[in-house]
Amino acid sequence: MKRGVAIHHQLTRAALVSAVYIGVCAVSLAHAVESVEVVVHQVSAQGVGASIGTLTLADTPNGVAITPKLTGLPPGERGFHIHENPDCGPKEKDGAMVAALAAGPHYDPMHSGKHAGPHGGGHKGDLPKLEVASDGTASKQVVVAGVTVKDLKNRSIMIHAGGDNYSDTPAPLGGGGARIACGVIR
Ligand SMILES: [Cu+2]
Ligand SMILES: [Zn+2]
Repeated sequence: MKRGVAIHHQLTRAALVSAVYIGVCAVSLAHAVESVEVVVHQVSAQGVGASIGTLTLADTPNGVAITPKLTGLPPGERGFHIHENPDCGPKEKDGAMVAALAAGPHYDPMHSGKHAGPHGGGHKGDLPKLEVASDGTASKQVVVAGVTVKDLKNRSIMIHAGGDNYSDTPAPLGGGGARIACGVIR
C-alpha cells in the first residue's frame, strides 16, 4: 500500500515538472517576437554623418512593423529598402566615393534579381515608400510582410533621395537614386 502511494507521488511530480516545462517553452516562444531600435544617420561620400532619429522594427502577425521617428528629411515620398550589408559607409565606384555603397544591393534572399515593391515577389528588402511630412519628419508606420526581425538583423535600412515606383523601369531599383540616410540593424 505504501509503495503505491510513493508511485502516485512520483507521477504527480512528473506531471508538475512537465507543466512547468511547457510553461517555460511558452514564455520562450513569446520572447521570439522581437523588437529592435535602429539609429539612422545621414550618409554622404565622405562617410556616416549625424543621427536623424530612429526606426523601431517589431514582429507582428502580419510581418515586421517599422515605426519611424525621423527628422531633417526632404518632404515627400522616399525610396525605403533593406540592403544586404550591415554597413552604411561610403565605397568607391568608377573612381569616386559613393554614399553608403558599402550597404550593398537590396536584400534578396530568394535571388529574384528584380525590384518590385512590397508585394511584387521581387527583393524581400523592398519596403513600402517612406512618407516624409512637409516639416521633414517621418512617423507613419509601414509593415513588411513575409519577414521577421531576425531575418533583418545584420543588414541595413536605407532612405533614398528619390521616390520608388516599385519597378526597375524606367530607372533601376524604383528610381530612388542616391542614398541619403542609413541605419544598421543590429
Ligand atoms: Cu535602397
Ligand atoms: Zn529592390
